[in-house]
Amino acid sequence: MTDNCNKCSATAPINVALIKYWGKRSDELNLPAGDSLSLTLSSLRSTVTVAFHGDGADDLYDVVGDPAKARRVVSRFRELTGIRQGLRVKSENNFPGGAGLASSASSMAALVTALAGLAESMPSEQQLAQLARLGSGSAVRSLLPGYVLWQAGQDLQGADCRARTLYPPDHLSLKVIAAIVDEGPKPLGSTAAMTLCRDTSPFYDAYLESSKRDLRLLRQALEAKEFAALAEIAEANALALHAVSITARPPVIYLKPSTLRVIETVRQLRADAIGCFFTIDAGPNVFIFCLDRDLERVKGRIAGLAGVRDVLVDGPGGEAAITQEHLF
Ligand code: 2P0
Repeated sequence: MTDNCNKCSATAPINVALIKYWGKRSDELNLPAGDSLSLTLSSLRSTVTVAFHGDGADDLYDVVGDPAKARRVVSRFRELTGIRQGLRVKSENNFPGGAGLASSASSMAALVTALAGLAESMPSEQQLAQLARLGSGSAVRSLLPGYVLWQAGQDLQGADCRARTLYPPDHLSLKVIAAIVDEGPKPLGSTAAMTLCRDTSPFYDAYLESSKRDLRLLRQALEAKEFAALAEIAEANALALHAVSITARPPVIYLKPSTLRVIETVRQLRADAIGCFFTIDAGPNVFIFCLDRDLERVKGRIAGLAGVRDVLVDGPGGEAAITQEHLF
């Protein structure tokens, strides 16, 4: 934080969950129903710039997607800091707008990091995480580097809902490929879909229960660097999220025929001793984790599949950071 800073830019990468956050124990405080574990990436990023523009002026939002999440964060930031000046908030992503990759986690992590740069005194890490969580739950994971565990906790106010890095980015030598099969909007956003699943899917409780076991086994596999076990558990957990979504009423079906082609190909490659596995968020696109040594083979096979529009390659990476501060 710098004295007299009136404009601040910050950047944060996207993160990809291996054990998914899918359901809330509090909608109001945005507290997750279960623990999740993710990998923060390196190059696929959001950048947010915040700037003061006059006492009492209305806030102006020029952001990717719906500004509601950013408004919620800014409103809480004002309560915490007492800042009254109007703010301009601008966000952008360095991946194609229509790539179909969710950017609310990276943009909310970048937003709170930039806002911290404007505050008179730096909010604590825990305050920043709480602020980010209000905008997007999974944003707390994009504030931290490497393999991040986000614990749901039990406190009604979320005092024990915390994230921490378990392993640094270089814990495993791997890359992450985003296979883009559909660039259009999702049938239903994550926030609404989580509520619908909790309220209507007969398999929601089973998902939360099996996720606890998945997390325990995945942490063991990660600790032991057992790639094959990691692959089995991460794929099963992602498919369980989709099983719950498909069985909501009305159903939420994110998977497309081309998603299934990518899944099938990844499983074939693994059967041929190529180190790779898939995971899928609330959308049709597929993230493929693969060993460094197998990157070109996996990328080549996936890029050649019918319906795959683009393949973006990234790797494990670091946390949100301020990139520029402008002074009076
Ligand atoms: C995850 N997702 O763990 C899961 C997997 C989507 C599928 O975290 O309601 O945008 O704003 O807290 O953070 C996306 O959820 O939802 C998400 P809100 P968010 O990555």
